[in-house]
Amino acid sequence: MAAKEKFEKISVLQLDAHSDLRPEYLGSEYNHACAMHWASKNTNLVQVGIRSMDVVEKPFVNHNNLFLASEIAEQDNWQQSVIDKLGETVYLSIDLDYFDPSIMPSTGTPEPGGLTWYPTLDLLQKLAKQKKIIGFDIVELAPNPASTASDFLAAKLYYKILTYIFEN
Ligand SMILES: [Mn+2]
Repeated sequence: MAAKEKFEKISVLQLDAHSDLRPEYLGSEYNHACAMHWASKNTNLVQVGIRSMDVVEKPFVNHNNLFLASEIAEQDNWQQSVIDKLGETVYLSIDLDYFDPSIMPSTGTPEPGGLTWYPTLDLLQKLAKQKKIIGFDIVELAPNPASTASDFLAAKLYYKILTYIFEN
């Protein structure tokens, strides 16, 4: 909301296993299941990696801007198709359950069939080159002391995104 107030015309790029488009959940519109509902109505929302959705979310889906994991996971060159859906000014939101649980198991609601590391870095690097990223978030890390690989993935992802933004 703050980004939209400041820049007016923004696109939101959401990397997530879940569409998070419910208008409310468990009595709250601020539930994590509703995170993208406002963005779907007030911004150009592009969703990537989605593989879990409730039927109540269906009316809010923009099928032109939806990149299902099942469609892109085995495909080449999907990254540019995603970027082509975005305007010039982009807010980036990454739910770590977007990644496949084989490389990112430490999250609250893991879903099989996610994306891997290098194709995602390719997307993010191309994004930073071609668009203006005005902010980003990385959410849903649930650290597991018995296995720290996911924590390192999240930290490295921050580092990579900052590098891609500032190398331009
Ligand atoms: Mn999610």
